[in-house]
Amino acid sequence: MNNKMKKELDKNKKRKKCIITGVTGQDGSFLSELLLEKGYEVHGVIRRSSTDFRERIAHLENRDDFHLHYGDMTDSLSLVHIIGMVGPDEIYNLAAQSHVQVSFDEPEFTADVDAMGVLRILEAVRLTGVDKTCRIYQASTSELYGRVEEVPQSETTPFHPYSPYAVAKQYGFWIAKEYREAYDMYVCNGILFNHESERRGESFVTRKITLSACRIAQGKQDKLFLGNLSSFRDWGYAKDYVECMWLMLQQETPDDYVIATGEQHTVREFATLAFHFVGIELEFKGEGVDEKGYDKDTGKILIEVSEEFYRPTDVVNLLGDPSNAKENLGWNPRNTSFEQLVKLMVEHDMESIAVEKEKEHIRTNVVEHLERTR
Ligand code: NAP
Ligand code: F7E
Repeated sequence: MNNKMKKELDKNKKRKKCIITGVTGQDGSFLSELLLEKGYEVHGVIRRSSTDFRERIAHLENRDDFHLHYGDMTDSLSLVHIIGMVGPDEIYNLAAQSHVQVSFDEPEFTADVDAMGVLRILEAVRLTGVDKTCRIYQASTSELYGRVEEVPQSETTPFHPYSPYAVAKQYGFWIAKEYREAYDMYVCNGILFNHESERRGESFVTRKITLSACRIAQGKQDKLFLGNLSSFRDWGYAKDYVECMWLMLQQETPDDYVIATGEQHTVREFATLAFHFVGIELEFKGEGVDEKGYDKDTGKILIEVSEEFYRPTDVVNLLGDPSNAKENLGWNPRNTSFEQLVKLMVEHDMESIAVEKEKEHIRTNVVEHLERTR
């Protein structure tokens, strides 16, 4: 064996292995990039889908340190098989039915994935005998504070979950803590407040707003319909937040951490800033369902409230206290400001909508040409 081969072999022996469930999601894709940069061998769990194109991780799929395995949070055997085969040093459990509004429509599925799924991961780790060596990150959430009992919320604030999603996630939180205490396993709950990005799912309010603002600015949409405009969120940038997931698993002892910016804004403020970045100044008039967002220059109504987007119970006052993460993980909660976050999402969407527009223009020309030459 020559020196080069020996070095390669040593590198592979030392390379840490991790499993990421929810690898195709917003956080899964950013975390994969981060861990690959750090030299990890990354194993992602994917569900079978009728389309094979996984947009957020498509750029990673040809790497030899990035592997994908079919599995599902509702299928214990697949999880046992993957964990047994990989023998991971770290597991990041990000998979979830993560949409709060959808959890009212699919409460049983949400509980199966977001609550029982966590138990399945923990048991699979025990069954495969890696419970003393494998560190586990559980994607917990600020939604546990729900109908908030204090502002701001920290690790000591009592939980008051306020949706089927939050109730399921609360089970996930407690079962993770229970396995840490009962079996001395290294398990951490990251209580993450809302974090957004240019990869955020299109039905979450921030991305829905940035995409619509860009479409309206480019003449592709007339109006945007939203639900509760007065809801407060503590919004951060997803790329900053996945770093905390990794940091939590590098500490001497496992613990639970609040990850937030410590700053809150309403949905109305987010919309005003997003429209500002596309060159439209908004002004809001009216109250409740009658509130409307007007273009200050033209007087045109660009935003209306629709009760369709109201929730049976809504969480309206989230503000996190990230002091503990700041002190003990050495994490900077203000890495990306609120303004920078909205701007980067708008800049991304302006470009993607323009490309959509360009493609449509080419398609129209081709169709017209075919019709003329028929
Ligand atoms: P996301 O974009 O909605 O991604 C969810 C991921 O879970 C996707 O990869 C999805 O796969 C996968 N998944 C769903 N059901 C599954 C199942 N039955 N089996 C296997 N995989 C399944 O969510 P995210 O924003 O990245 O959030 C990551 C995690 O953090 C979630 O657990 C979420 O609840 C939690 N969280 C998010 C925030 C936030 O603000 N983003 C804040 C606090 C906590 P498909 O692509 O196949 O659908
Ligand atoms: O809603 C209000 C809505 O769906 C934010 C998930 O990642 O973060 C996320 O959950 C607020 C709510 O996120 C619309 O009523 C108004 O008050 O963007 P969202 P979420 O519910 O906070 C937590 C931390 C998670 O853990 C979840 O996984 O915005 N809102 N109008 C609207 N919301 C949506 N979706 N659409 C509207 O038209």
